[in-house]
Amino acid sequence: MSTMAKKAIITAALTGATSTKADNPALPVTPEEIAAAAKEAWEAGAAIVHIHLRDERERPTADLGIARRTVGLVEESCGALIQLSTGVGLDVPFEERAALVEVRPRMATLNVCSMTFGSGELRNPPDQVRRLAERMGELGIKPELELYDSGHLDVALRLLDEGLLTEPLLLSVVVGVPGGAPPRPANLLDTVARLPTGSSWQAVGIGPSNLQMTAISLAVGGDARTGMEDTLTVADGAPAQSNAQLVERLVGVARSLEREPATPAEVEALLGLA
Ligand code: KMH
Ligand code: ZN
Repeated sequence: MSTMAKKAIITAALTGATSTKADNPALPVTPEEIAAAAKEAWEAGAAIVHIHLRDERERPTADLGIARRTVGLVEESCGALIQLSTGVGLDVPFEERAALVEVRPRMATLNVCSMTFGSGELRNPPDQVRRLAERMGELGIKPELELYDSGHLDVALRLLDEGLLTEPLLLSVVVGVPGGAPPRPANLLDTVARLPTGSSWQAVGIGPSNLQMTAISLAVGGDARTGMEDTLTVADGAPAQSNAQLVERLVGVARSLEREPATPAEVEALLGLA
């Protein structure tokens, strides 16, 4: 397959919105811990770090002061490209989440649909999603579209038709969120088969399927994300010791498939980042 030699874009999702140190004490939550975890993940081969912010009580936050401090420390600590989550956390209002793009990260997530998300709700009202997509375009921030089920792609494609997104699209095909598509290869591959030609996409496997779903993605020419946002355990069910451990494991899979991890500079070129 000609795609096999393509470099693999590895993303480390360091913290996420739902877990706490009570679930795994290695979870980075302070700006300093997040910056240290970013550096280790970058050294292990991640070109992108996907970042959620926490307040002093570990709660997800869209506080702009915490965002600026965290982004600044990550920039100082390593060369990874920063992707700020505008998903933030289920209890944070959309307007606060959207304001995070004013910190001007290189990339930010764009959640295009509302849905049941585990025991809570992820709320993304269509008009607010449109305004956020437009603002990202004005600021030159590359949106990464988060698709949790097959119909979410059609909503993303409508935004493209409306001129609110530009190609090539950058997408996460997420499987394993309770309320979204279950982690079955068919669910991943069905959405991937419908992506516009030239799109950049990665699999995000939530929970115990993390390794298998990301390995499938790398095997068929996609990119892959791992990290403590997506799984708190390694394959044998033991607690992950760090984000870097999960990145090392994924880089090992990529190299076995003859896909060398892309550097941040290569990702800038591949994605045409401003
Ligand atoms: N939490 C993941 C399932 C975001 O941060 O905006 C998806 C995600 C989205 O990472
Ligand atoms: Zn996230």
